[in-house]
Amino acid sequence: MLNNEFVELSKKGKVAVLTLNSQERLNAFNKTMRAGLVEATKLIETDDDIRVVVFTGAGRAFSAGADLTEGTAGHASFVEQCAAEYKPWFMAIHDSKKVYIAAINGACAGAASAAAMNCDLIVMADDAYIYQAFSAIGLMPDMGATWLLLHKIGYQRAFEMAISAGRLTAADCLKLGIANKVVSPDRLLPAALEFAKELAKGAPLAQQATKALMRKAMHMSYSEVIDEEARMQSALIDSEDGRNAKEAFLRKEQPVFIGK
Ligand code: T3D
Repeated sequence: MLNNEFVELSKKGKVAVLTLNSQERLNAFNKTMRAGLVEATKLIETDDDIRVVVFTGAGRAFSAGADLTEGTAGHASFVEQCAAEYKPWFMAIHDSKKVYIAAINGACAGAASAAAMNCDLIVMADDAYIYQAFSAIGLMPDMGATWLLLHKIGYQRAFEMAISAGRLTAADCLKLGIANKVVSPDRLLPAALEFAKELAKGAPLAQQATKALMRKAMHMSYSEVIDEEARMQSALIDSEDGRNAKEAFLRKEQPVFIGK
């Protein structure tokens, strides 16, 4: 399915597992890995069988962010590098019809914190942490970490985290609404997979519509959102799944969703 030295993509039923694997450097994003992530997110999007993706890191960390041994890796500037090697897979996850669950073990630092927070859901091991490593090496948050932190925890907390290389423990993340679940480290992958399998049984069109609107609703007015919901809801009500699920409810049966 994917041939990359540092990124693994496997699939079982409707659930895919995307794993970073460069353990000597705590799965830091190197050039080959970044290319693998661009390719993997494209493969995932075009595979109609896949409904939910669990995104995780092998070994003792999710990822330590950009591989600091590489610099701009052949690009004239970071602007170029970002556009070619990072932004495509960050936006692919943002715009995806699939549900992405980040399963975070150990460190989740720098650009990796943005990658995880850009997922739709987050499950964390109780010893995992989100680390705004940027300012410790004289940088500012990137890959949308500024935007993500701001929306998730508000200006004051986000600003403090960014300028003081702050860390959020898994317990902090749960309290702040960044993590959906926190489990023991040995339960991380099983718990994320159970979550994924459960979600994969849900209504695909409704999940896709909800993600698409929630990802843009923050930039819309209340009135615009009501109109957009009504437009999208109309299509869901008229879909085969919408009609069948309503009939199943009235017959006191469980609906089976087909995504049409
Ligand atoms: O320049 C650009 O590319 C711009 C792009 C910026 C985007 C960013 O993501 S900036 C932020 C980059 N990430 C960091 O600054 C985090 C650096 N890492 C750490 O601070 C620590 O490693 C952790 C707090 C994440 C974990 O600490 P610990 O004590 O558990 O592990 P360690 O011993 O520091 O790391 C283990 C090994 O991984 C070590 O190598 P060694 O000594 O065993 O040979 C370490 O050097 C290596 N490693 C860790 N992070 C990175 C890394 N190697 C390359 N790049 C890394 N980001």
